[in-house]
Formats: sequence, structure tokens, C-alpha cells
Amino acid sequence: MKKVLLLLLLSASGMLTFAQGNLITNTGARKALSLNGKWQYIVDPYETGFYDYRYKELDEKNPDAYWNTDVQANKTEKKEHGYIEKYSLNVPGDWNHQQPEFTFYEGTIWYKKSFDVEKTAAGQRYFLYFGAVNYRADVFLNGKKLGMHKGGFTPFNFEVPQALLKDKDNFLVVKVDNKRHADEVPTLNTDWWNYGGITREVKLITVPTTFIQDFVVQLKKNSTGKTPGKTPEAEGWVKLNQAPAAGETLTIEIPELKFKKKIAATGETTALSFKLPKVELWSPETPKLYTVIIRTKNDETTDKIGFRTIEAHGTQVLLNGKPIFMRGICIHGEIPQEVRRAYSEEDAEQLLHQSIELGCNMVRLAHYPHDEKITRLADSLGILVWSEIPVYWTIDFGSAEVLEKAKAQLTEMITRDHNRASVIIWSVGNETPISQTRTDFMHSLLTKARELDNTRMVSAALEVNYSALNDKNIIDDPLGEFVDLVAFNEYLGWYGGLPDKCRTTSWDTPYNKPLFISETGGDAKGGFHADSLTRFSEEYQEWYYKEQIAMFKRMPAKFVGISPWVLADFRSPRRNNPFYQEGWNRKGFYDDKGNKKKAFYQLKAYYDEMKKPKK
Ligand code: GCB
Repeated sequence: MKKVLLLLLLSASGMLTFAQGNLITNTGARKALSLNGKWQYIVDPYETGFYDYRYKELDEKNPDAYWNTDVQANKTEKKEHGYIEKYSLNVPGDWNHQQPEFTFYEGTIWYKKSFDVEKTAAGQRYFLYFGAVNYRADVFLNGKKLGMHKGGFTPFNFEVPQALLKDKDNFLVVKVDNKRHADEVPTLNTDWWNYGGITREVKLITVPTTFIQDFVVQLKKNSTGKTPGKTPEAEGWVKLNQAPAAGETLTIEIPELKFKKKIAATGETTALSFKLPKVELWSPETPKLYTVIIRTKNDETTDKIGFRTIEAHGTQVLLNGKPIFMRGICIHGEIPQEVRRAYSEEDAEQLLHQSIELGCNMVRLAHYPHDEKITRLADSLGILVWSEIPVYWTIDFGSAEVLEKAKAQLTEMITRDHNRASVIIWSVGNETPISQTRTDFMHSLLTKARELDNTRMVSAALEVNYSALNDKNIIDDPLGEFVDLVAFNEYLGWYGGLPDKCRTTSWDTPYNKPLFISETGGDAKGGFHADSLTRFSEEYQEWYYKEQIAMFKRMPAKFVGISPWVLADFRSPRRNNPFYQEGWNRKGFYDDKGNKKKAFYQLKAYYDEMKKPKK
């Protein structure tokens, strides 16, 4: 009761950021004005543009507020802020890599963009859509606050009232603040770089008054049609932004399958269910995507969707009813060659093609939702995806408010990607320390994920205690009871002993569920060669994987795959060995220049072997 009361109070005071019920999906299919490109900025470490000298929030109309015009009304007016060309940043893109003085910056930067709109006839609505802003975004248009969003890796949109929009010179300002806080998600401590800024695309979307906000079209569980006499069956729903006029109908069309169905809308959300007798199933070998069109009287949206089923069945993972072994790799959303966040189609191509070269059929997009371009590309390349929210290490598990923040990010992640065939696992976190409070928190997230999507697996990367390692290790984290896949991070030979420890070590879990190694790895500086006992040498890392792979081959039958840590070296403020790390986590198979390390060939050989059908 107390918790509920607290939440009500918090939400009434506007402090809480719940997932937005109005998130628009499949935005690539929408008419939109791109607001990418150069934005002017003001660096504001003291947040002078937001608070007065008593540290009280400035009134909306206060001319000193940085969301208000920077143009002097007359020459006597005092103006202490201004946006000019000389100070501009590219959007999308983190600020850290764009100016040397921003490399280590954590705080507020104001972004400003002017734009013109060709307003269409009445009956249109406008939404400002952000792919992601790290971490807090306060958005203002023409001096009016549109809203605030927290969470650095998920999309959000705010409606722009028609009356606020001008034909010329709209003054759009976003206050971006990437300061870390103990009560945020992630919290103060992470093993990755806290890149700040408007890191993903921005656009102004135009939609009709009543429009298709979101929809799901997926194969029903256990309905691949592999069972004799069973026809593949799809189900899902279409969500309009508001209840439609009486008599509204929805049409679902999949032209290639000659499928077309018209149904009466039953309100804001209408359930779908239909048979697809001739559907070719999506899989890594045949990543078949179909054009799916959804229409109402005044609106239409088109997406490319693959149809497959995925489930944990006993101790196996079944894709379209058949057991699979996941040859995975963990990936950060970063392009090390340019020391920046990944955001473009080319970035997604680089990361996924490097993974394919390694022999992977799966990627774990760690430790936060990556750009939508990568899950879409995974759909067309046939790569399985583990997608995760940044509930990382020790966040404030006792806080009801933090739980709401994590749920908001989980909801936004699932909402954005629930039509991606590639995504097979929603992960609610990584290496969270065991306690009842933590387990309740994580359990609540797992329940939420299942409520939002019951067609995929749910999991979390668990950890092992290196100080209590035995020859026989049992993954019995109580969270194991609530996940579909028992996944754990294991660094035997890096954080615990030397790699030859793998020879006498075994792993199992008491849960009758598939077992997955969600991380394993060791640092090597690309180009540094020594004997295999020398830490940070390519030879040490190569030895590490030799021993690990021999151990994988002795894993119990419930072992369904691995996603080693990590595809490429990445920036981390925690890695300060001045000779080998210099601010980089060096556990990549590719170094920061894109060169393959020796360990690459170890893993590739193992994956090539695992690709061959078992005799
Ligand atoms: C882990 C974390 C990952 C780190 C990695 C490491 O277990 O999940 O984020 O970067 O270990 O290199 O220590």
C-alpha cells in the first residue's frame, strides 16, 4: 500500500518517467521531416540555462532560460546565451568524439535546431521522435516544454500541438544531461563509456488524427505447422492511438502469400489471429521476410516481418520446433575505430559482418538496447539477437522508483522491436548480486517482459563467485527459477586463476532449463606478442580460449550456446593499465583498429565445428 501511495505521489509531482503509452513504432514507414544534421549547442556544466542563481527551476517564459530565444529584442537587452554555427554538433552522434574537450564531459549540453514545416491540411498530427538521447532529455519547442524523458538507449516521442508549430523558423531546444546518478538505470558504475548526446535519429513525424500507433504480427507459440495436420497460425494486435469512429475496419495484407483479411476494429486495440498455410519460416539459414501491410480508412503502415517460433522446451532451445546451438558474441554499440557510439546503417553492417566472419549465428547486444538499425539488419541477415536493458551490476534494487524506471526502458525496448524475428531473448539485466530484494526486483521485470511479449524467451546474465570456485560449480541463483534460459558470465582463467583451471572445472544448474554462457573472455592488446603466460598478450588470450573451448566440449547436454565477451575492444573508464589498456577494455576479438587477434581464429574454428550437423 505504502509503495502504491509513494508511486502515486511521485507521478503526480511529475518526477516519474513511466514508459510512454504513446510510443510510435515502425517509424521508418512514416512520413517524416528528418532533423538530423548540424545542431548548435551551448555547454552548460552549471545548468545556468535551467536553474536560477538560487538553484530554482526557471519559469517557462524567463528570457534567461536557454529554451527561449537567443535573439536580442533590442540592443539594450541583456542576453547571456546564444546559439551560433561555430558551436555545432552532429546529430545523431555522441558529443564525446566530436570535440576533444568533450571526451570526458558528463553534464548538460543544450542542443538547438531551427526548422521549417510545410503544414499539411487539418486532420494531421505531429510528433517529435527521438531514437535515443543519453540520458535525460528535456524538449522545448518555440519556448514551450513538450516533455522530459529518461533512459539513454530507447526511443520516445512527444506530440507537437498544431498551434505551436510555425511554417518557418521553429526553435527546437533539447537539454541533454548525461550525469550518472545512484538512482538511475544504469547507475553510477558501468564498464563502458558514458557517451552523451542525441545519439540516434530525430524526426518530426506526420500522422492522421487516428493512426496506427503500434502493432504485433507474430507466429503463435508452437504453431510452426511442423506438427502434421497443423497450419502455422499468426496472432497479434493493432493499436490505434485513440478509439476509432464506429464502423472502422482494419485490413491486414501479406501480398506475397496472397493473404488479405478485413476485420472490424474493436476499439483502440484490436486482436488479430489468422492462418498462414504457405508461410516460409524465418531462420538463420533462410531469413525470409514478408511485406506486411496494415490499413485503416485513413492510415497505412508497411513493415518487413519474419515468421518463426522460439521457445525453451525442457533443456533445449527450439527455433521453429528444432533444437539450436547459439554461436554468439557480445557486442557493444560502439565503433572503436572512431571512438564513438554506433548509430548508422554502415555501423550496423560493420558489427554484424564482423560477427558473421567469426562464425556467429547470434549476437548479444550488451548491455542496453542498441539502435533499431541493427535489429532490423539482423532480421535480414538471419542473426539471432539477445536484447537487454541496462540493469547492470548494483543498481538501487530497493527503490520502487528505480523499478519503474527499469520497467519503462523494458517496455520501450520491447515495444520498438516486438516484430523483429531476430530478437529471441529479452534480458532484464546483467550480473546483479544475489539478495531477496534483487530477486524480487528482477522477477518483477521478468513478469513484465512476459506480459508484454509471450512469444520470446526471457533471461538475465547471472554471475559466478570467483572466490568460491570449485571443481564442480552449480549455477543456482534463485533467479534461475524465473528465467527461460539460465545464462551466466564466466571468466575462469581471467578473473579466477589461470586458463588451465578449465581442465578440472565443470558447470551445471539444478534448474531443468537450457544453460547458456552469456560471457567469457580475457584482455589482449592487439599486436602485443609474448609467451602464453604473459597477461595482455595475444598468446594469453589465445590460450584462454583454447582451454575454455575444451571445457565447453565437456558441458552437460543442456548447454545451448555461448556469447563470449566481446566482439571488439571498447572504451571503459575502468581500464587503466598504462601499457595495455589506456582506457580500453581489451577483451575484443578485434582490436580498436579492427585487426583480428589470435583468439579470433580459436573461436572461429570452434564455431565452424559447431556448424556441422552432428553425426
Ligand atoms: C563482465 C561484464 C562486462 C564487462 C566484463 C569485463 O562480466 O558483464 O560488462 O565489461 O565483465 O571485461 O570484465
